[in-house]
Amino acid sequence: MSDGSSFYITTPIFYVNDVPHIGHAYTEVAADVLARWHRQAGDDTWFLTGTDEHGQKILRTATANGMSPKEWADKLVAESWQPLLNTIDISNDDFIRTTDERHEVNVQLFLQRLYDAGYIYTGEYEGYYCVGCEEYKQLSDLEDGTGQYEGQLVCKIHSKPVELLKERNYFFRMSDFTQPLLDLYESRPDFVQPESVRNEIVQFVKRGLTDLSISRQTFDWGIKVPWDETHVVYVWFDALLNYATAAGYGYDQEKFDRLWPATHIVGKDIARFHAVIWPAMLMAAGLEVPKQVYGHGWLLVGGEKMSKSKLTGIAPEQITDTFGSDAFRYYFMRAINFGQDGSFSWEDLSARYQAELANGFGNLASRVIAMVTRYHGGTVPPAVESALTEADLAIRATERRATKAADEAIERLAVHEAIARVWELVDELNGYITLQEPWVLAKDPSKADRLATVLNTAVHGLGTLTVLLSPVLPEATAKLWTALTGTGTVQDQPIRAAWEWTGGARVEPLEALFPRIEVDAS
Ligand code: ME8
Repeated sequence: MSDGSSFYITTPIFYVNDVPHIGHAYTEVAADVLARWHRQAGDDTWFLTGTDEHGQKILRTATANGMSPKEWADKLVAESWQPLLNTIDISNDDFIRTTDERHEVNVQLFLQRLYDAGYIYTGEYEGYYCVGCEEYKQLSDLEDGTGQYEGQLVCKIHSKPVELLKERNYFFRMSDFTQPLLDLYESRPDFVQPESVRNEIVQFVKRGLTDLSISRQTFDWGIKVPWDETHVVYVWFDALLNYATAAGYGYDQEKFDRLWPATHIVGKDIARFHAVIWPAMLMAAGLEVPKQVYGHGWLLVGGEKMSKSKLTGIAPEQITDTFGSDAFRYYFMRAINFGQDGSFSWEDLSARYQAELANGFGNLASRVIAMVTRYHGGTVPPAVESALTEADLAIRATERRATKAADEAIERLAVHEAIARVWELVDELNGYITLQEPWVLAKDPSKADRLATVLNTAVHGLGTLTVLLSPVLPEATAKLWTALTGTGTVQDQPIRAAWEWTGGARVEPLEALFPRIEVDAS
């Protein structure tokens, strides 16, 4: 059995019907920052992402593009979804595709086990199906269409007409798990977070769960039901299992025991699948439920949930080509309170880039390196410990305080708060340099000791910042670590003791970390 000590973190597996936009990239970056933090803390970390390739939505898109669904998925994965990970510097340990053999075979194994245990039966279902959501909808999830869809019922999420389906399918006895799930939410209040999502889920389950249709017979792009090959497995049932099949379920018990259970980072749109259906499936199979399901907020563009189908989609490269991947990562993690919705705007991105990254952190880094070079020939002097002032001690105290506060925020998945706490050190160091005026001290040979202490304090604080910001700004901090002639790589530095970093006695020249961006006003 798992001892729960590993940190196994996942993103949703994304549909390959379309290319990625910044909403997908947002989830990737959040999970990546958490994974990098834990890895750097020395925790046994495993970060999984991947793609969801079965179901009607993919089948229809592929057909419309004159390709088989597998050809289409291969193309999108190779040309768009894998490259996304490079574009925004994602450090995933694994990438699962639901067309992988390790997945397909073990979904069948899981399903057979549920069947043998009596959790699956044949039944009939009639209802409205949204292909965009790949889900049967209640009337409360629908609204009257407008414009080209006038007179039809449309899904509130996709604004596209739903289809009335009547099918004879296999059903999962999900209703059996109404009470066990309520007990779970009650005994583990952190199981679903944030609070707003938790409340919604609890209310939903309190109304009582119905059984879930888990197979389809009208098309064949999916995993075959093992005891009845005329059916394919419902795409969500198939997709949710990726978290288990990627972790060794069914073929590598040791790995599964080590990794499972996972922390799932998802958008709140799909929190219900993860916090209701998925734990019910796991309970039925006698497996542990996830450690946590975190449903983050939506990126809004022009006040609406950003989406390709509503033509508000922005490709991540549109941002990274100009601002770089570090700025992308920083901006979304800092500007939006993780868990809440947040609006994206180019103006806000440019303003934060300039004020916080270029003038705040970047400028601090270049000033410190330049001062050591100019006033001390590039060698970092030791501080005169017997003559430390309150200002010097305050910086040292902030290094420790920021580290602890940030780590504590990461434990709560409050990424924005972790960055804000680290940024207190950026601001304090900038203030310290302004007040200590090393450029004045450098002119007076009798102040050489004081200059040494100030330079040492500034370099030390900057090194601590480099260690702490490495999960968010991997590129900039790697350059800075080289300039500080730090030992090993910055990712090797134990992040929970960031202030204990060690570096060489010299500094090397540093290029501008966040160069000025000429905004094309045309
Ligand atoms: O739902 N703001 O895949 P999907 C924030 N395949 N996040 C957003 C977003 C926005 N505007 N738009 C998308 C699926 N996302 C299933 C998942 S998991 C077993 C199967 C992110 O391609 C967010 O993480 O539609 C959301 O939950 C996910 O993309 C939906 O991706």
